[in-house]
Amino acid sequence: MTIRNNWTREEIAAIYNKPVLDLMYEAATVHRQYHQAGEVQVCTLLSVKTGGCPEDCAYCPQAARYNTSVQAHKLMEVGEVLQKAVEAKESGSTRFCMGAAWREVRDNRDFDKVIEMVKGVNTLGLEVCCTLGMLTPEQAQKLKNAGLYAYNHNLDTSENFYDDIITTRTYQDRLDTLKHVRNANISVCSGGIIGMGEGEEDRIGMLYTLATLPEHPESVPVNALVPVEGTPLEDQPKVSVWEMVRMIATARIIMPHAMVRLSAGRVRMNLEEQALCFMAGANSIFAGDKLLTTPNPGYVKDQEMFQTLQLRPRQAYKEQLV
Ligand code: SAM
Ligand code: DTB
Ligand code: SF4
Repeated sequence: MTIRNNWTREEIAAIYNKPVLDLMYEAATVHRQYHQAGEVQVCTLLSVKTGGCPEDCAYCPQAARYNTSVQAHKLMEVGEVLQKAVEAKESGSTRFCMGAAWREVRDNRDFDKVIEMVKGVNTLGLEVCCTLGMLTPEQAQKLKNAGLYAYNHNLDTSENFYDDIITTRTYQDRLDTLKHVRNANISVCSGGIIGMGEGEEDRIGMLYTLATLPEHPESVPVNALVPVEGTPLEDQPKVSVWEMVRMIATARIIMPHAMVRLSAGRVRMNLEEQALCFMAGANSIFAGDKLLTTPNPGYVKDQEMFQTLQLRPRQAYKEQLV
C-alpha cells in the first residue's frame, strides 16, 4: 500500500463506518505491515506550567475562566523537571512530553527555561516532546536547535465543530503552527478528542484534515474526553469503546506510519477495552498516575496489563518496519 495524502472524506467515512470487526481486522493487518505488533511505546507527560490559561477550550481544566479544582502553578524549575525525566526513564518511558498551559510561546525568560529543559531531557536519551501552544517559525527553530524531537499540537476536532469548542483561536492558527513545526524538521504530533458532543462527520473531518496534510503527522493521539467539573463539558457522556476503536483503526489505516496513541481516557477503560484499541492499531500509551492534571492508570496497573497482554515496551527513536 502506498502512503496517500489525497484521501477523500467519502473514502475515510467508508472506512470509519465498516462493520467494526472488519474494520479492526483491516487495521490490525496494516498495523502488522508497518509496525512490530505487540510493541507499545510508553510515554510520560509532565505539566511544567499548570493552569491560568487565557484560552477557552471547553474541555480544559486549565483554562483560567473555568472554576475547576486545578491549582495554577508557575513554570517549574529546570532541575525539578529533569529529576522527573530521570524517574520517567527509570520506570521505562522512552518519550517525555512537557506541557504548558499557554496560548502561545513568548520570547521571554520562561521560554529560555523551557529550552534548557529540552536540552537536558534530550541528553538523557529520551525522545523529548513539548506542547506549549502556538509557535512562530523562529521559536520552532530554537526548539529544534535545543534538541526537541517532537511537538504536540492537536487539531482537537473538525474545522466545522471547532468554534463550538474554542473561540479564542482559529483552526488556521493551529494549522499554521503545525506548518512551522514541520518546516523546522521537528516530528509532528497532532490528534484530537472524542466525546465532546461532536458528530461522526466531525471525527471523520478531523481525520481527513490530518491525513491530507502535505506529510502525515508521525504521531496521532486519540483522546477520550476526561470530563472535568467546572468545565463546559463536565456532563458529557462517556464514549463507548467502539467509538475509540473506530477512530484508532481509521487513523491506523489512512496514516499507516503514524504512532497512534491511546491517550486520555484510559482510567475509564478496562483491560479488555484497551486490548481492543491495541488490536485496532494503537501502539502507545501515557504512563504514570497523572496525565497533565487528570488521573491516569498508575505504573503497577499498566505493568500488569503489559504482562497479561504480553506487550513489549518500544524503544526510543525506532525506525519503522517499511
Ligand atoms: N496549551 C497547549 C495547547 O492547547 O496546545 C498545550 C497543552 S493542552 C492541555 C494539550 C491537549 O490536551 C489539548 O490539545 C487537548 O487535546 C488535550 N486535553 C486537554 N484537556 C483534556 C480533557 N479534559 N480530556 C481529553 N483531552 C484533553
Ligand atoms: C494529548 O493529545 N493528550 C495529552 C498530550 N497530548 C499532551 C494530554 C491529555 C490531557 C488530559 C487532561 C489533563 O490531564 O489535564
Ligand atoms: Fe489552554 Fe491548552 Fe487548555 Fe486550551 S487546551 S485552555 S490552550 S492549556
